[in-house]
Amino acid sequence: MEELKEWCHLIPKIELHAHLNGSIRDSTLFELAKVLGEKGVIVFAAVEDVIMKSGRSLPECFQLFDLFHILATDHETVARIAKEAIEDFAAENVVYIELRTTPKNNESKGMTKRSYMEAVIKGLRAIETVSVYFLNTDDSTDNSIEAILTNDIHGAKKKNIYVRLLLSIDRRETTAAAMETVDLALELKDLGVVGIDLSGNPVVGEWNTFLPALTYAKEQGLPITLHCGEVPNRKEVQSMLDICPQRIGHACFLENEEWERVKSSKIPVEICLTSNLRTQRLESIDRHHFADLYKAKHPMVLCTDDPGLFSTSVSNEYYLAASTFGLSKGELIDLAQNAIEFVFASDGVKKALTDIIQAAKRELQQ
Ligand code: 6MZ
Repeated sequence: MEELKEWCHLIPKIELHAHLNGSIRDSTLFELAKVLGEKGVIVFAAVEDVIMKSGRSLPECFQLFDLFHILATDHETVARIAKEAIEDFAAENVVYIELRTTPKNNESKGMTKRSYMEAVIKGLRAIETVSVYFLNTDDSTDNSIEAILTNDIHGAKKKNIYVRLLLSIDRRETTAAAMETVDLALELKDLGVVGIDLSGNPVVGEWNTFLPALTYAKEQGLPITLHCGEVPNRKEVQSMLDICPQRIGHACFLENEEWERVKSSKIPVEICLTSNLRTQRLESIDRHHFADLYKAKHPMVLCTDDPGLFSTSVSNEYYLAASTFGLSKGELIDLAQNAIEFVFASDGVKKALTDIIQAAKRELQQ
């Protein structure tokens, strides 16, 4: 068991579904909450209880996100959360991540959606313990690839990670606000923004509100990924599939007919095992649709969703898949490698990632 855990840690991994504020470190969350408690903005004891609770319903998770938003309202804090999140993913041997976040306006702090994103990028630039390649120009023509290839998977050298950003449209937003997010994503393309996500409380908002912005993103060549079927809503799932998203996340409540469409169109699915279990999307982990998709060789990728919120890590998600569904070490590394095909970054980055995983395969399987 310990050996399998170690193997899951050592594999170079690709993370395609992680929300920035859901990736906040526990220690940072406590520290920030304490300060706000002392200032009388929140009641620290009440927060402590919510944070410590392990099995949360989906609505409870969204209560917690509201709290996160109160905590992370200034630029410095946003930059810190981004910096720490990437350091933590790199420590797990994640070599490529698409980190998603909802750009936020906060007038009282002088924060606009753009300045929020600038704070995220400032956080990436501030990382010193890990080599971070987040610009779209960091492709195979750059000698960064060489640095990444010399990465020692046993951790002796400084770790390397490619970071790309997805801008999330929150389901509470208006059409105009969603359009603003797509425009911002287009403006920030050179700073590593590679796509658009639709997320937020799945029982809030109407599909038609977001459709114009998502269609606009597609027309502008920005790939999109949608939180799809997180709660039963067949009509919405069908409308989502109608716009042919490049990927979908969760897909917990799809009927057979919709699964047929997903499978025949080979839409990659971002699988978040712990998140689905913790938010009570399924009775037990062995009933997860991972099993069926894996058997069907359907494109998918193992992800954390909110590693801070759910106390998980990408390595842990691989371990969970292996121990629940009986995957061998070789199958696990293949799963990591297959994910390269579904990233939104350039072919140069895909080639570099293939080289990294091939090199790790040789080293690990010696
Ligand atoms: C839907 C989720 C989510 O954007 O502030 N988010 N949306 N389903 C989920 N599964 C549990 N987990 C996170 O990160 C936090 C935000 O991501 C979305 C929610 O909108 C949440 O407020 P950012 O960085």
